[in-house]
Amino acid sequence: AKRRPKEDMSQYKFWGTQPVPRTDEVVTDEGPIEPNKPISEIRAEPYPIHKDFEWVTVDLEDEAENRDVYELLSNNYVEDDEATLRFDYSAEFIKWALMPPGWRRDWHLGVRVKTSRKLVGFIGGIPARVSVRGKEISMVEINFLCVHKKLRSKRLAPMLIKEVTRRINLTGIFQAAYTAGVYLPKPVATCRYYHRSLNPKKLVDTGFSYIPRNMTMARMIRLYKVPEEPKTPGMRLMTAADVPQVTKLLRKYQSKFELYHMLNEEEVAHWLTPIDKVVYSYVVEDEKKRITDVVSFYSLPSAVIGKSAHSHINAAYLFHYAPSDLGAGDKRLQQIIYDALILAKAASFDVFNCIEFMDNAKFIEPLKFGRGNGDLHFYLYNYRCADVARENVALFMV
Ligand code: NHW
Repeated sequence: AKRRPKEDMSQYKFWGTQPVPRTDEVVTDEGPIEPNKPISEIRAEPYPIHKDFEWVTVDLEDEAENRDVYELLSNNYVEDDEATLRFDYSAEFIKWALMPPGWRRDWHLGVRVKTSRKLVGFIGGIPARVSVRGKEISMVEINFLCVHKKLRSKRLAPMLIKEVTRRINLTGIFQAAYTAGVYLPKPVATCRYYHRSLNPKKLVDTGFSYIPRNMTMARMIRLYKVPEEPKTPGMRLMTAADVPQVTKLLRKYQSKFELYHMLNEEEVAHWLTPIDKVVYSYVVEDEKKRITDVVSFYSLPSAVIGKSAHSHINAAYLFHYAPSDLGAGDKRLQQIIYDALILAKAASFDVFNCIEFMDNAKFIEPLKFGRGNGDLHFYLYNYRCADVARENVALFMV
């Protein structure tokens, strides 16, 4: 059978029923697609589910339940197209990602098999105030949607999405943001992944990279070599005491973008205070003890699925940053990202990833990032909004 174009709306049996823009829609006006409903009009009971399964609220503070989510994801979450790698978020990372200030337990929704109690489905939501073209909107960010491989294509994903939407609507929230590698109706922005080799030998050994025709391994190693220590004077690990200054810096820098998560001090403390093997954040402090720049990255290893001498690729992903506005322009940004590469290499990461959004185009080439083959699409639920150019997107979803 001939594959239908991805933009053909008729093929989206579930998404065609949801308040999202149609694939063929030219968006001109902005705002909610459906009006908010009074709580009394929102379904009070959970949606029915097949008799062999049951809905559960996952308690991530319980070590065994945290482990159940970790196991589900590490065996069944996102793989690359060739099925050579699979994301392997750590249990601690999952807690960090799903328990920011204001988190709610009933937005950590699972499906268990009634008899065995095995966790076979999950979806997570967290609260976030998101700025969309200057309008501040209370939303949730949805992440970690996963259905066990043995239960695929049984329409469990739409059930998880509907049930979590119901739980969120009951708290008076009607908008959401999410990202996915798959194309759905209809992205507000699409950005390409970029990868910067730090350990080319391991990346080639695991099949993540190839030696280009006019290259040798020795030349690749030389090409990607970075110094052992950061170059910017005053660059150091961020501490809790830096939170107020870092919040100000991030707010100021982020405000020029059209799509971003508005962080308050409590959230900056949560998302940026360093946690070993989860999140790494650094600041530049000048002689007057002022924080002038901040840069961070998080740790998301990928498990190597096929046979290999290596079990994992340790990947760092660029996270929140703000270069100083001391007049050095693009050079300053390049410098702090270069330091991030150096610090990631020193922490034993094999590759440093980022997507082509924010001001990233200004350092991608000079710092030798290579274009990946995956896209990341950004979506808003129940909010119509004209396309946002990738350089105006600054929304991080881990
Ligand atoms: S993206 C990562 C998603 N997870 C994975 O890729 C893990 C590996 N795959 C799986 O576990 C980050 C399954 O393949 C999943 C689909 C569960 C993906 N988003 O059950 P069926 C996120 O977590 C649609 C949304 O038979 P399945 C963001 C698909 O188009 N929809 O498929 C999550 C089809 O609908 P259609 C997706 O393979 C955002 C239907 O699911 C999707 O067994 C969620 C098929 O269902 C995806 N990534 O399970 C939305 N992938 O209309 C939140 C497939 O085409 C919305 N589908 O017939 C907001 C909610 C809150 C609102 C509050 C106001």
